[in-house]
Amino acid sequence: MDTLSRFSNDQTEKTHPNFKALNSSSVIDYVKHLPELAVLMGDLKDGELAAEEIGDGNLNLVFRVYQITQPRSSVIIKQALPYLRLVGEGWPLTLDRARIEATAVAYYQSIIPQRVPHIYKYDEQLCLTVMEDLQDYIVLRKGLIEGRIYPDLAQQLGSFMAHTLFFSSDFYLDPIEKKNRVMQFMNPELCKITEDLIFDEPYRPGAKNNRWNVLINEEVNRLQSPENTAVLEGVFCLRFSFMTHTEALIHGDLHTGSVMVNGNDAKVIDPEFAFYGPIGFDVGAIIANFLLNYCSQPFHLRDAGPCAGYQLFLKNSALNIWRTFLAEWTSLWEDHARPEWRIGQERFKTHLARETLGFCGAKMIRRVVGLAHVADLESIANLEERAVAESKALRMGQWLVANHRTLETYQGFEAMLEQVFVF
Ligand code: SR1
Ligand code: MG
Repeated sequence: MDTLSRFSNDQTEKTHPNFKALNSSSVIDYVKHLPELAVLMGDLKDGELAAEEIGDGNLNLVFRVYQITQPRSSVIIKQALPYLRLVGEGWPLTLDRARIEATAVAYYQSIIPQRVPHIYKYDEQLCLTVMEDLQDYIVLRKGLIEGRIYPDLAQQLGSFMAHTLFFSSDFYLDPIEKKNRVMQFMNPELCKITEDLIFDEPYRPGAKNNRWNVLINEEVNRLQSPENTAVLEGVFCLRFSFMTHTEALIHGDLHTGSVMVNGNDAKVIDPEFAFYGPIGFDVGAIIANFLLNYCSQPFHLRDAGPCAGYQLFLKNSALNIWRTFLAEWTSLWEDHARPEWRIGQERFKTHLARETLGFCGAKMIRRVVGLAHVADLESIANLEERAVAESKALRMGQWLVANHRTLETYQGFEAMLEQVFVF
C-alpha cells in the first residue's frame, strides 16, 4: 500500500460525517442560510442568487456566488474534495487541508491583514471557506503571461514573507507556543505530495507522474542520470531540509497562481500546503515562478524590445523580492528577536540565501518535468519554441540546485541569481 492510500476517502465518513461536495445549485442554498452573509449580500430571497464553478487549480472546488441583480455583491466559496481534483477519485486526499488553510489565513490576518482576502466563515464539516470575492483582481500568473507590470509587487511579496515567516519562527515565539503551532500545522499528506512531486519524481527515471515535452528528452535523460551528482546531492540536501527543518509557518505553495493582483495591490491565497518548514522554500518558490515566466516571455511578447523590457521587470522583481525580504527580515529581527537569538543573525541569513536559491532551482525543474506544469510554459503552443523555454528553465534550475551550497555569504545572493539569467 503506498503512503497516500492510507488516507483514503473512507476516512471522510469518520472525520467529516456531514461532508458533501457542493454543486452550483446546492452552493446557493448554502449561502442563503448563512447569517454571516446577510448584510453583505442583502436580502437573499429565492432566485436572487446565481453561482458558477470557477476553480482552475489542481485540488479544490471554487464557486463564485453572486446576486443576479447586483453582480458585484458576491462571495467565493472554496471547498476541499476528498481527492485530488487534477487526477480524480483515484488519488484520495485529506480534507484536513481545509482546516490548515483556514488556520493559516487567520494567522496571516493577524500579522499582515492587507495581504490576504477577508474570510467570512470557515465551515469545519463541509471543509469550505467563504471569502471575499476579489473582483478586480486576477491571478498573478495570468498577469505575468500577459506582460503586465506590477510596480509594487516585489515589495508586497517580500514584506508578506518577512512578516509571516519571522513572527511564526522561534526567533519571535515562545518555544512552547512555537511547538504547539508545529503540531497544529502538521500537514503530512500535502507535504508528501511536495516531497514526491518536487524532490523525488523529477529525478527518478520511470516515475509514473512525470511528463515532459518530448523535444527535451535528452535534457531530461541528463537530469535523471546517476552521474548528475551535483544536482542529485543538491536535491538531497533540499529534501532533507524540507522534511526536517521546522523553521517557520510556510505557505508551502507560494507560486504565482497563489497570488491575486490588481494594478497596485496583491493578496496571497491558497495556503493549504502550509506547515512548519524551511523559510527558503517560500522565498525560493515565488522567485522561481518569476524566472519561469522570464524563460517563457520570448514566446509571449514576441517583439525583442518589449520582451527585453518585460524580462528586465521580471528579473528586477525577483531581485527586489529578495532585497525586501532580507531588509524587512533584518529589521524585524533587530526589533523583535528574543534575547537568546541576538547573536548569529548574519550566519542565519546566509543559510536563508542558500536555501532560497536551491529551492528556487528545484521549483523550476519540477514545473518542466514533474506532474504539475505551469501555464507560462504550457501555453506556448509550438512545441519547439516551448522546448527552448523549458530547456532554459532546466539549465537555470539545475545550476541553482547544484551550486546553492557554495554561496559564501548572503551578500552574494544577487550575484549568484543574476548569473542564471544568461543561461
Ligand atoms: C498533485 S497537486 C500538484 C501541485 O498543485 C499544487 O498547487 C502544488 O503545487 C502541488 O505540487
Ligand atoms: Mg493552490
